[in-house]
Amino acid sequence: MQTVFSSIQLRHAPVHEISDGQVKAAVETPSRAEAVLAQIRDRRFGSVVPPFEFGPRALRRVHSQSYISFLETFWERWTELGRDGEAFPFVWPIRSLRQEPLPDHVDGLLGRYSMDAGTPLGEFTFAAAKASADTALTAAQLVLEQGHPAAFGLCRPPGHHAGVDFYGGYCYLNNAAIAAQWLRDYGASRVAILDLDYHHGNGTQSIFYERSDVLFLSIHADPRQEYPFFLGHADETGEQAGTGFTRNWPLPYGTGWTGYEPALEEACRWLVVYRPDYLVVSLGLDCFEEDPIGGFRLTSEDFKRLGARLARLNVPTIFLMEGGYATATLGINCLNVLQSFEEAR
Ligand code: OKP
Ligand code: ZN
Repeated sequence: MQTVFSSIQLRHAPVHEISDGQVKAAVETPSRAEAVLAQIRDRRFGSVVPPFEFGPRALRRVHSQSYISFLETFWERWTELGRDGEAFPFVWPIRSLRQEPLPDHVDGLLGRYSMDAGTPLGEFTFAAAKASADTALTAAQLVLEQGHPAAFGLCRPPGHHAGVDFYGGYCYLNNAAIAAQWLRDYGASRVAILDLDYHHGNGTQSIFYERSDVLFLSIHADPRQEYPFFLGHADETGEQAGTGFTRNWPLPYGTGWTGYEPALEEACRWLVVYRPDYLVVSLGLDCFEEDPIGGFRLTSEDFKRLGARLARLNVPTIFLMEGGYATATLGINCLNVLQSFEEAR
């Protein structure tokens, strides 16, 4: 299987994040991608190719123009105030406040276009997020246009928390949604997204919530106990034309393979019934037992079981990396999924 990756993605190098009431060292770091690359090389898994540069249209199919422009022009607005470090929002237009007019001040815009205070925006964030989206699109292209049975987009920064017009959860552009929409635009009738990250993919779900042409399935920590807290419950099953085309399996803190596998089996049954032309896997690896921010207990061996199970679906598959923060083991777990997938095909 080929891996797509661009070194531009490494230029987004957050220093801090805000969590647990503290300013802490960022966990979503360039070393995550380097750990996966090292493992690809050690195992001689396959070639690593750079992404093609896609034009603005592919992003615009998912994100609003005003949001994209904000990300693109952010650093200029930030530095013209004499600020030079990474930015965090601190005020949001919640329920009783007004959504319009948009503020002129960058501090107001940060709140308007974000969902949390824990996600830094820096000088190279947009460039890296764009390269990450190009990586996802190129992986989709390998499968759609070049007939590869599978491809791996080593996306970073991740994407699944980003919505039409907001960033958050270390995500800025929704790589999986952009790839799925591109597949729809260039040939696929039905695309399924299986989100296996420990955290619910609220951005992806919200983007496709009213559509039947993109099935969204997610297995994740129960939002009653875990970030992103405000989406991902079992009763969210889609609306309008999308009714029945979203499914969530919220699982309790401490879930191991015995609790995880039945949910995965159910998700696989939905995939068989839906018969997607392509499967996009939002491959978070933070369900790992040693993940510093995740509370599940999957082992490195379980990730092999996961990959082998997905292979049995026999659907052209685009793997896109999302979270996973146990950097020392991240490459092993990621390659356990990908290699077992390939061996079981
Ligand atoms: C991004 B992805 C830890 C707070 C962490 C943000 C989590 C973002 C996860 N005390 N908050 O889905 O892996
Ligand atoms: Zn996650």
